[in-house]
Amino acid sequence: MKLYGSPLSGHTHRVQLFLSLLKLPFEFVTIDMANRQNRSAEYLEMNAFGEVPVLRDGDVVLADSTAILVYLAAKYDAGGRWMPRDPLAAATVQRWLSTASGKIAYGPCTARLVTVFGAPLDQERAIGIATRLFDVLEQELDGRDYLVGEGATIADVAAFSYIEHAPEGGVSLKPYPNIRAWLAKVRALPGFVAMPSTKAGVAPEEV
Ligand SMILES: N[C@@H](CCC(=O)N[C@@H](CS)C(=O)NCC(=O)O)C(=O)O
Repeated sequence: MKLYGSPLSGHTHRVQLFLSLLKLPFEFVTIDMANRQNRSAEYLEMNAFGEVPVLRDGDVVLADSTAILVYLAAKYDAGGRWMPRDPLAAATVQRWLSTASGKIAYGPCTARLVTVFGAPLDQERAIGIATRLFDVLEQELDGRDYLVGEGATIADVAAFSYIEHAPEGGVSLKPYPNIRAWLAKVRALPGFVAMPSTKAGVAPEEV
């Protein structure tokens, strides 16, 4: 398998993390975003949206991080641990995948795009979205180890990267003990791999 992505992209990291948790061997192919390699004709053939990540698995070429998590769980997680089939649990996993592609992307991910990559986006608005999201998540994690059911699922994998790195976008995790405890549980999963930290945007008390 080949994972095309960027080491500082949380969308890429969630796939890298899941491949590692599943103990699946893969080659990481770095796409040079700064030089717009993701807009090259060759790359656009794999993903017409010009975004990372893309997974190549034999003849399968698949874009979109949460779609890739679903694919990997359906194909390689024989026990169904990471993507439960129970109707309510499956729907709740989907709720968090949608949140990963919505509020997480427009909140903590966008705030970090401004501080880490200098993107000309509205950081204040992104911090507002992140704060409302984290207020809800903090309550939902009260008394729970993971987002859905008793064990880790692809919901946790999809949500983890940008929430862990939210301080880089100027969103403190200090007010959220349940979220911090949940992040620690994901970090303790066998096979966990970290996304590299940058100090951009991180308040001194958060370092
Ligand atoms: N929905 C996509 C979003 C991926 C995404 O936004 N990737 C960013 C990097 S983190 C990207 O490639 N941006 C480049 C661009 O839009 O030109 C996914 O989940 O994979």
